[in-house]
Amino acid sequence: MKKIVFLAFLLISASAFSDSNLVQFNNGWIKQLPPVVPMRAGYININNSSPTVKKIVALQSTAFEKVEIHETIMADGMMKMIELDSLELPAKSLVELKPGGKHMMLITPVQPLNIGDKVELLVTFEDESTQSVMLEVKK
Ligand SMILES: [Cu+2]
Repeated sequence: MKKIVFLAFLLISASAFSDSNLVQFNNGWIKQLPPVVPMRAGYININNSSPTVKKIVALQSTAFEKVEIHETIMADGMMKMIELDSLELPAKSLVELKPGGKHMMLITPVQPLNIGDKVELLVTFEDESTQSVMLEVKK
């Protein structure tokens, strides 16, 4: 009986591990702006190669006081940004956070950032698993 329980545990932990590796983050970067500007946009390509929908529910970085998920929309002929509660990653698809669309909003840098600096981003998924991602500060 003990053996069966142990095996079941192994199976669960193995699947949890491989699952998180099925979401890849590529080419993450933050647009450099003068230090007086309190917000910066960040972009990244997220590839969910797993067969299930994933949902990002939180973003955090030690380099910024707050990180939000935004979407740029047109409302009454004006460009506007709205904050999203979460970011859904459909199964087997690529979600691009890019200028003019969905993006990260990195609010209030803790210290001045330079071009080429690497900033760590902690991504939290709906199942409470987390993934650490690097973002590079670029022009
Ligand atoms: Cu924004």
